[in-house]
Amino acid sequence: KIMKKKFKKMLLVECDLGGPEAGAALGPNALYSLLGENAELVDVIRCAEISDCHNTTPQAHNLKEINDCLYQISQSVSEFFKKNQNESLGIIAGDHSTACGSLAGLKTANPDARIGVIWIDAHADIHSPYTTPSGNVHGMPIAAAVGADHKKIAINSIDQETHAEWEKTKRLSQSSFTLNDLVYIGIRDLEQQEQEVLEQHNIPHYSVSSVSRLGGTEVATAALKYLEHCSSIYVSFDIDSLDAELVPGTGTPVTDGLDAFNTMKIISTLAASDKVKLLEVVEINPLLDQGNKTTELVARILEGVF
Ligand code: HAR
Ligand code: MN
Ligand code: MN
Ligand code: MN
Repeated sequence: KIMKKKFKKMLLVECDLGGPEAGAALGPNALYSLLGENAELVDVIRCAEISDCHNTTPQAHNLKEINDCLYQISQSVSEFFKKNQNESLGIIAGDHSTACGSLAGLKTANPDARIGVIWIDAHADIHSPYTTPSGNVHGMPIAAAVGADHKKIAINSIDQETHAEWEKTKRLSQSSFTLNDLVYIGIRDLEQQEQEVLEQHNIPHYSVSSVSRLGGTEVATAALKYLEHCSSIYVSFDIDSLDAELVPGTGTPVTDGLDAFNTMKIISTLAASDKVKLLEVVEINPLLDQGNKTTELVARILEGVF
């Protein structure tokens, strides 16, 4: 029997300004080209190139250009959902910095929606310019999306331009959801400041070992249940959630990660929920890959849904 794929319409976001090196901007096209003719392209958003950025924001590298990209993503996503009320959208993006733009678009199209977020990642991505150890904006999309600064636990002092651009990031991000409606799966490489935020807000987390023990289907079902009171759900799939050995083609691989089978079960169980409107896949970097190993594995994991 032929199963209809849930995410037939795709948005590509070609950005690598939020990560430690170039190349993630090539991920969307690499994955899209493996999906076959079923996947219909809605829009392609191209971020500036690293070589064109002046990077005047040391605690949040390239944030000015990332903000330009966030604006375009938000517009494109909200337009999609206004036009296609009951449909879902697949996004293949570059580095994870742009995820707050996707969430903002979903929120703009449905201002009354209570949005739940399922974040599958090795990282918590909840830093702000005040707490980041690296200045890489792909470690900050959740803080941007909820409008958090974490000033009380700051380790950095912020210069004026970074401050101005971060204020703009938070404005563009619309406070699209709250930390009460966030679930993590697979996180295992966090800074102390992130740990504190997670503890303070009691954010639930399914570890890699709990996924192996319970199975992907169970974990995804529990995550959906936790977000029961939400009216729509956004899923962010950072491929570095997978074990480092499986995904050489990513900027920040981390050992002891998810296996492919359980990840496929997680994704397909989430996709089967009517509430899941947006599934975003990020952090494939073809320049770092061994052949096409990473992209091919991700395509296989997504086979039933993309
Ligand atoms: N927490 C570290 C930092 O902020 C590493 C973040 C890496 N993030 C991603 N996305 N690859 O999940 O610098
Ligand atoms: Mn991430
Ligand atoms: Mn990550
Ligand atoms: Mn301020």
